[in-house]
Amino acid sequence: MKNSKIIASLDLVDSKQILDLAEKISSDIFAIKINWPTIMSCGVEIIDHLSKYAKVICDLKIADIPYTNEKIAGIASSHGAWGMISHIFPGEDSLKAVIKGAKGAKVFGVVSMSNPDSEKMLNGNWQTMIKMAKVNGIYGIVAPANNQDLLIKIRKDAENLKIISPGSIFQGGDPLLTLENGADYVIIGRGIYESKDPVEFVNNFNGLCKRNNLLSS
Ligand code: 3DU
Repeated sequence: MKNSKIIASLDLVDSKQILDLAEKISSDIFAIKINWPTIMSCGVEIIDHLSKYAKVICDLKIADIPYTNEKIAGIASSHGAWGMISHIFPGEDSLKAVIKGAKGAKVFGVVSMSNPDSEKMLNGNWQTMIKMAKVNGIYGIVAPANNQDLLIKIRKDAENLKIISPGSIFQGGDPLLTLENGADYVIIGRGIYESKDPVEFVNNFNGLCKRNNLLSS
């Protein structure tokens, strides 16, 4: 897609189930995100298969030495990933290696997380990490939908960086408020694939975004 603010996090572990769901919702979402449980269960080829339906963002949270990071990013890119998520905290050499390995695929850097204890560890360093994201020209960053105060501060500082936000619904965040507070896209996982009707869910949310002038009609 398209004209939607939804990145569907399809954290399923059965290839058929995930491809069936991708086929049903792909025309009504912006992108699909997959995470380690899916890649480890379905194999890396799931990126190629899902790419036929939508842009695929691999949530790899890459956080290793530069040599390894470049390899990980390169494999995701060679299988058709449109984007990938990397940690920034390991340092600039590691981030640069992800960018190199991504070969043009979009890189999103984690500057904060949605789990409560990340407040004690990672989240205090968001300003330094945003600075590094900007200096290295990555496409976007990840900021939490269940911590609106932090999201608002991050939006002010992030300038042109795209913000993608996990942490809605099952983790307590309000996806509409998250967009109103400046996220470019909301990442929604269980809220979609555990709903009774995922197609209805994404259509309803797209409609809500339109009514709130968050999407052009
Ligand atoms: O809670 P949900 O089911 O909507 O899934 C959220 C997804 O986003 C899931 O893949 C999770 O690993 C990822 N994620 C976060 O939830 C929070 C973060 O800070 C980063 C990634």
